Amino acid sequence: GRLYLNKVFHISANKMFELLFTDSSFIRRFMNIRKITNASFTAWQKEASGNMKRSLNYTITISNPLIGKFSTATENQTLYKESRDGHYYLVDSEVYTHDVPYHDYFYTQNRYYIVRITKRKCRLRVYTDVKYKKQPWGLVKSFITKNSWSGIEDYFRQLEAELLEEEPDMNQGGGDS
Ligand code: YK8
Repeated sequence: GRLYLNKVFHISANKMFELLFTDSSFIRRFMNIRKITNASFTAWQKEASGNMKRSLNYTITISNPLIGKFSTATENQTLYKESRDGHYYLVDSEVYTHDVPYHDYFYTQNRYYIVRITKRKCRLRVYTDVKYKKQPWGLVKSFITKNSWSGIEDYFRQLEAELLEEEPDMNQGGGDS
């Protein structure tokens, strides 16, 4: 896997979870910026295992002319039962892009860790892996991997920038706790 984001934010752990993993105005706005449309979310639901699950459906806009302009996508998220509200959250998210070339060969797995540091600070880490459902030949595999990394890198770079915008203004007082 690759580490795409590893940063401390002046945002509490539970606020970070809310921003990223509920139907928040932040994520709605971020999807708008990324030209992700037709989004629908299910509510978090507890499974027999004790983990929580939810799924998202949306249409992504792709800038690569070789691939096409749009693809529908499904994202299945698992909030692990080891998570501790306000302290530690672990979410795995599998993203399936249904309308890109070779879509039946791969999906993307994003692992999000949110860890409380202080009352008003948390660390967010995101690991990403491209997973293969069946083995394509080498050339196709490197094509998929290369196109995936660049798209994912761009997405998380912008997510980091938008999350920084959500931090309170440190020059307005309020200290640095
Ligand atoms: C989620 C990974 C690959 C995919 C794309 C596929 C190209 C296929 C190459 C062919 C378009 C929001 C990406 C980037 C689409 C966007 C996905 C997002 C950013 C020619 C072989 C969508 C996180 C996420 C994960 C995986 C990303 C796709 O929250 O290159």
